[in-house]
Amino acid sequence: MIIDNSDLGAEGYEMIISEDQIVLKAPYPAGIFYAIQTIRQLLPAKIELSDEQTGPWEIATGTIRDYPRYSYRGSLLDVSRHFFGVEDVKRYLDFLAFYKMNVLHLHLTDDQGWRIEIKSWPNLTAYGGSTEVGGGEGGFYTQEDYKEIVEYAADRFITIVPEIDMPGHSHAAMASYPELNCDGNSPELYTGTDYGFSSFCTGREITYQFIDDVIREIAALTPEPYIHIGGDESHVTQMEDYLLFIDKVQRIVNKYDKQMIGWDEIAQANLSNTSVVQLWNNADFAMEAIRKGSKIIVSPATKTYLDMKYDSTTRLGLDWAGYIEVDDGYNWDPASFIDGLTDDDILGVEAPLWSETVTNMDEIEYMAFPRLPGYAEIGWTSSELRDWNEYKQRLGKHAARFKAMQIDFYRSELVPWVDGL
Ligand code: TNX
Repeated sequence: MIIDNSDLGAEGYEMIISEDQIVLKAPYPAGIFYAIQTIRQLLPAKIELSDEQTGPWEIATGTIRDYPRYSYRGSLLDVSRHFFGVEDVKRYLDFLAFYKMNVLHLHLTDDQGWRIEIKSWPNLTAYGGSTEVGGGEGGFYTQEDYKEIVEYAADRFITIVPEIDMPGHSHAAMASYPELNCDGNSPELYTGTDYGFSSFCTGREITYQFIDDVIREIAALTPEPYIHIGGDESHVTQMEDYLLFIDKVQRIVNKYDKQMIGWDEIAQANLSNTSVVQLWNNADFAMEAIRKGSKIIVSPATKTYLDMKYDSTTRLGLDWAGYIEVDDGYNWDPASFIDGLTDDDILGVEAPLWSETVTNMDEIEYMAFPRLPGYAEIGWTSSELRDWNEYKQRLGKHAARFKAMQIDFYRSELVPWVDGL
């Protein structure tokens, strides 16, 4: 049943389990959806198998009142460095939903590929989407594909946050349209893994016409409030040009009734207080953003990057932010990550999966699992209720679920895995 006078917030629920029935109550539909995810986790792991299973199954009686700490609980999938098709994205969305996460941030453009159809600039995908890291064939989402992803996500109470990275990380667009380059010449496509070498021509009027068209089309595909404009690692953009550029792009995003999100470097610019800053690398920028009235998404590379190796033996991934074992990923708190930060400043938590080294769904799963449920719990549960020694016991029991769901995962030696269905 749906109830309205309650302190459960937009996503909370109450579940009363008695001898012969379960009653679910929530002020809003999302709460009912999360209650059902909880029931899935209370039932035996074999319910996740793809063929029909027979009961009866028992659940302990009792009452659960449950609601999230943060309203933004996300993961990022980098579909630019390597492209992942609609079916892979849907599978990833299923994982997020199972753990009550509610944002999928899609990193749609970067130096190596432009992955979202823009009807007014068709060469972005026709040419700019035609390869990826290592020289594979790449790919892109048509607007119809993208709508399908947005709908599939919405059915699971997940918001898609689209990212168009600029002014840096923009080589694929510049290779597709000569007029986006200061010298009027397009470079070749790029399939390596360097960064920090590209920048839109911030002084040209056409650059802003282009961005206006892109943001207009993306906004029309985006029912939710946020558009992410990147803004990271623009190492070849002069600082004064960068600041003006972010200011202009913010106006364009706001003009289409959207709120801007950007990586922490954008805190140096003139931010509107509706803009959100994503902390990934620089705590000073995060604090500057808070002084300017912005909220923060907490995604420190050293704690939340799903593309970091677990340890020196991990065959995939990078290690520039260090190794992130399963306990390292869990054992920290967003609000005490930086001195002076409080929960009021924090919109939520996001765990990014960059794909320089990740090429297919099995590899996505191996890097995301078993760390992803830990980030879900950091986003949902207050820090006083979290303890690694207790968490690892609960996580261990998810081995059976991972197997039933055919999720390829890293069997960390720190976790007491229990496999039986
Ligand atoms: C840094 S996070 C980046 C990404 C890379 C990632 C690899 C951020 C804003 N920039 O472009 O893919 O590191 O770990």
